[in-house]
Amino acid sequence: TSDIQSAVPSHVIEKKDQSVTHEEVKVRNEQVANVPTLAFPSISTADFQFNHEKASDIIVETIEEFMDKLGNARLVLVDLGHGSKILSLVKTKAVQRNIDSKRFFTFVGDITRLHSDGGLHCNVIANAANWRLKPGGGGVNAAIFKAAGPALEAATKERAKSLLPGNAVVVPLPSNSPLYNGEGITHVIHVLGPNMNPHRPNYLDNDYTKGCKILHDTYTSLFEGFLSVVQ
Ligand code: AR6
Repeated sequence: TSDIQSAVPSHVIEKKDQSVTHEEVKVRNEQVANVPTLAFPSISTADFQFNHEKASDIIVETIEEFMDKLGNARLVLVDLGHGSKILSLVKTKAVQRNIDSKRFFTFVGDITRLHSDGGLHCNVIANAANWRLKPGGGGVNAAIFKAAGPALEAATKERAKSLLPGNAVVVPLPSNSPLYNGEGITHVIHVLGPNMNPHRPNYLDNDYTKGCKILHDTYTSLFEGFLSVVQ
């Protein structure tokens, strides 16, 4: 709602002589709500234990590479708390590199409740998935599968059975999913990032040459998947 309020100031509605009809106001509101927006968590930096400094460099670099292709679409990096280290690192680096803050910004909130709790409209969200594309396991994966209900699990199975590190799979969310109805999310993009946690599959044993390349591939696949949905 904050987007809508700032886009249509109240004086626009009140000025009768400027002949802005209520219908036009409605259309403008819908235009703001329809700005294609991808909300994504920081991939691999929690359960998968990827270095935050390196991850923040890769996030900002990859966003920079996509800026020219975005059109009016927006990218939003999300994390749960105001103390998020990765959010503050990325924020600082995005400013240093003069990244357009209308097209990329950070946001604090639960990725499954961005519209209802935070007033942020997002039509696509990314999931830091596991290689089996299964619900549970904690983190953002557990939260997204729980909020989306069984419809997401079924729709995911139709698209892919598993995922290799660095890859993404775009899943259209069925309209009976609570995430579709309640939050306005039409697609979930599952991505699998590089893993630096010895207790998880595809452990990279601190090989950051490989890890950085895979993380870059992961964000590239994610942003390409998003563009394929909105273009
Ligand atoms: N909303 C927004 N951000 C969140 C939420 C949420 N509800 N929950 C967590 N985050 P992680 P990974 C942030 O561990 O490191 C899973 O179990 C979190 O603070 O979810 O890629 C999968 O099944 C962090 O910044 O993903 C995989 O096995 C970011 O999301 C494995 O963990 C990613 O944290 C993937 O590990």
